[in-house]
Amino acid sequence: MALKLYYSPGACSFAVHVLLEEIGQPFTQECVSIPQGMTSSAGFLRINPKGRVPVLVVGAEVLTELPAILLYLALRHPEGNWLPTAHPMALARCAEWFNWLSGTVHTMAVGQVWQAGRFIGEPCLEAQVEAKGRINLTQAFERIEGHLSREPYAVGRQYSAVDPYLHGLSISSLDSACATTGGPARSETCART
Ligand SMILES: N[C@@H](CCC(=O)N[C@@H](CS)C(=O)NCC(=O)O)C(=O)O
Repeated sequence: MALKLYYSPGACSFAVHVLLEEIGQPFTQECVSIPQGMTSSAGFLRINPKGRVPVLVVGAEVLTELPAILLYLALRHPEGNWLPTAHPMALARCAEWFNWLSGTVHTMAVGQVWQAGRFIGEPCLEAQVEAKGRINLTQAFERIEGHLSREPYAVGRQYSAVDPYLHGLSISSLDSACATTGGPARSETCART
């Protein structure tokens, strides 16, 4: 089935690129540049009314939300062992990472830094939200760095669909948002993915 990825350079959609390249299945792609405001264009909102990348079109299905896309690709290609489906605890750990990365790190901390206006109605208070976001993001990256200094991958000793998400967060422009980025353990993981 034909696959098409909507992405923005330097955004979290890079994680889908990584997994698609590892899978090795051909796909088409279309750039929806966030800096150029293309995620808010009428054309893109018809595809994803939430106005976010990544979007993966699979035949007639339009799939949004990064964890859902990584999950779909990993399940569709079991030959790559990108999800530990035979091990309930390890699989639950993947869900644990997906929830935390998507909800706490990406939506909350990253959102506070880059889109403070989404969190507060008073423009004069946005700088405070952004400052708190930088603290939240720094703490999150420290947590990730600490984990990866003890373990080779996000979940146990096996590369999984969670690792491209970590890679995407690490290489993206989000890194410039906080002080403790690109630590040795995360850099090592990026080099492996
Ligand atoms: N919950 C969504 C969030 C995706 C998201 O926030 N994507 C950002 C890029 S990293 C985006 O498209 N931002 C566009 C905008 O804020 O206008 C997911 O997990 O896919």
